[in-house]
Amino acid sequence: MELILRDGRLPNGEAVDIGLEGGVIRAVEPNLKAEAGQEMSLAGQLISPPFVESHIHLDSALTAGQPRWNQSGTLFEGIEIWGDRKQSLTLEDVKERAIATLKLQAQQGVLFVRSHADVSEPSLTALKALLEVRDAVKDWIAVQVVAFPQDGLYGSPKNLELMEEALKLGADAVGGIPHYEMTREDGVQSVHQIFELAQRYDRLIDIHCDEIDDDQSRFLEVVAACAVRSGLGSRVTASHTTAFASYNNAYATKLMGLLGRSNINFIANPLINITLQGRADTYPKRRGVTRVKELWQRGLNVSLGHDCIQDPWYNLGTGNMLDVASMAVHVCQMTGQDEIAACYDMITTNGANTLALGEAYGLDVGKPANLIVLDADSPYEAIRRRATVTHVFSRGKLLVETKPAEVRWR
Ligand code: 17E
Ligand code: FE2
Repeated sequence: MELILRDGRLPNGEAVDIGLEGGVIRAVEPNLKAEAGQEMSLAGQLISPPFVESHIHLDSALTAGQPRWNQSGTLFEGIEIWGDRKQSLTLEDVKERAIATLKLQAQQGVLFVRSHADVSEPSLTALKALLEVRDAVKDWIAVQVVAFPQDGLYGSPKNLELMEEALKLGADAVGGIPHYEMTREDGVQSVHQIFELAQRYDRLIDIHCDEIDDDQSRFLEVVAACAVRSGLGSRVTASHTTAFASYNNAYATKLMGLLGRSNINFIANPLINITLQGRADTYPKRRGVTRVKELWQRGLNVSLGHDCIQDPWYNLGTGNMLDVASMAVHVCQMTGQDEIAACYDMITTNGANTLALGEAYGLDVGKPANLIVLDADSPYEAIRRRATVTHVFSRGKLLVETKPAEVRWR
């Protein structure tokens, strides 16, 4: 072996040694009887597959305040501000911010990212830049790009053409925003169109779906029905689905049955949606985060995303997936022991399911040696303390090291 990491603890609590060679995991077992060029003792610390950022907008990251701050804190003001900012996009501008953001993520243990790229801007600058970035970083971090029509697939007559052009250029997934189309009919039609395109170009689907507090916004059922009929199932993801938090329980129960049949993935973005939603409410004020706990209890695949890092929709954000998991624990009231563990899965293995990573992900013998070490002994401690990711191994190589903060009482 080139390297043996001794005395680590897997997220499920198992104590193991992990042996790496040639960029591949060669052994995962307790008390590994083998020699290595280099050994590292983890002293019982958590060794985990990398974090998966299943939902972020790299094209708008690091633009908060440009050209102005989002004062209302609503989705709609965010779209307006981005509409202004995107007039001055250049390839260099997008690439620089995207790579800076990816570095921020990787140094905190993220090695798999799904980013949306706005394709309702006529030069497709955001998309072209993110496709270049996907290629430029592929040796250390894996990026998927979703062609996302921020202004609506039917928001202007050219938008559908732009979407198709984006798929021809190589976007990994078809996106959408049915709740933002001009009419309910357009929203339904857009979902059918997205499925048609995904099948024609053989791509994944990830739709911004029902990101609104309107209890009448019901495009999730359309997405689920299309997933059932097309057989695309787990190749489909519904992002945000915040209106699900406002549906009456009679309808939610019926919908859950359909979702169970559909086998689609869900992404909640609790950091941003707890700030974005409920803005039209007085008190009691809704939380506006989808029914994460109930979807999880039903056995559906739920992952968690940051959505934004300092952009027109969310001025905050750190790139730390433990912040996201911690917010989910709080907002979704997932404080049971198994529930906290589930929130850790939502930023690791469930994210990998959403991204359809398959065999490329996980701490099993024969898989690419992507793994992280944390300054914590369990997922619970990692989330509770937002523990430092001390080592990030990408393709068997140590990519980044971070020392935990040192405190000295005087
Ligand atoms: N665009 C959108 O429609 N919704 C969001 N949450 C973001 C961008 C960040
Ligand atoms: Fe989003």
